[in-house]
Amino acid sequence: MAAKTALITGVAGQDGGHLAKLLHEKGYEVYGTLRGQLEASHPRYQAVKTEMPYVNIVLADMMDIAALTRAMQEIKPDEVYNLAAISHVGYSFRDPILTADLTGKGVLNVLEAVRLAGLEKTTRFYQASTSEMFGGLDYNRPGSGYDEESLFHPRSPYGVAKLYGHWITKNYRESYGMHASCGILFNHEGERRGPEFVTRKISKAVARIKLGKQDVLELGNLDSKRDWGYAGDYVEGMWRILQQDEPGDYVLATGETHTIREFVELAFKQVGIELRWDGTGESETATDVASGNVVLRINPEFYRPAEVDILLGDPAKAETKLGWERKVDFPGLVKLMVEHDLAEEA
Ligand code: F7E
Repeated sequence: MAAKTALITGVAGQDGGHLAKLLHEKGYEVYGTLRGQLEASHPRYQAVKTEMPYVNIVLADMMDIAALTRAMQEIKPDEVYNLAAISHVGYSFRDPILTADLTGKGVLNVLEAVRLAGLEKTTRFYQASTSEMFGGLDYNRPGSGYDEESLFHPRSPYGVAKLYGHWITKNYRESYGMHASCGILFNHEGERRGPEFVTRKISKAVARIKLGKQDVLELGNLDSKRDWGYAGDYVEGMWRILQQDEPGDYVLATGETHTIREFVELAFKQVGIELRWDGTGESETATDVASGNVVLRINPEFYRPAEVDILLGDPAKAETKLGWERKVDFPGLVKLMVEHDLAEEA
């Protein structure tokens, strides 16, 4: 049987990299999109070429439906994984319109490209939906964890745009009989995470502080709680979702939630630094007990206009129907990230 072909939008992102590797290992012919204006000499293009030589790069902007349609016509992918988006929640408050265009309408552009290429009955489509659609408000069943039936109440332009992407995917499933599915993924992190996200910001800073290359880590809200898993485990779930006979929606999560503060404490502990917390609110600090140096302080610049206080997912459906399970637990994730950054920064 001929190898399956997959097209990943946003292949240069964290999940794109993990997924491209997984599909390559499974024998797929892998294509990945990069933004239209990224010439072959651009560092981002070069980085993908070097790190993932097995990826066939396609230059197609999420806003350019002609380029997306052309890509579908030429590649005729068996599977499309739509991962491209503005994915930083904090940034989405600064550029809500671009976020709506890319993270929201971009999904429609890819779905339409599949349809315009006449592939809606043959190509399977995965949409990267997110726990940010739930919004973490109290009335929303936080006790048992959010599942596929929970109410949505997004709290950021990012979450609102993702909700559009979620529903338009379901709409194409219902309207055109497309095998179009959504993975509602809770936070998934790792060594490929961008440094603008809190886990990587912490693991990098902890490594740099340990190595004497940085004095202080500045963070925003330490009390929000997240259901953090390892991105490498989650791309396996994406793939399993598209291997089902029927399309559907699945929560991928760990079923555990931890504060930012816990992540910070565990990351410093990993390099042998014990912390003492002093003060409250914007005046809170963390001091290295052994050296007496302040290693963390609050910078309100990193607060968000509206915060998602708690995210906790219930992955029962994915575990039962997909046979999916996460392999890396919370301490394992922190360890993996700090060890990676210690080696990278050394
Ligand atoms: O923030 C708090 C911040 O930016 C986590 C994306 O992949 O997961 C991610 O969204 C928490 C928030 O991720 C800083 O206020 C404190 O409560 O790492 P984050 P996120 O917003 O949860 C979801 C599932 C997605 O879909 C998104 O695409 O950490 N926090 N201090 C901070 N956050 C950042 N970034 N920087 C800080 O200094």
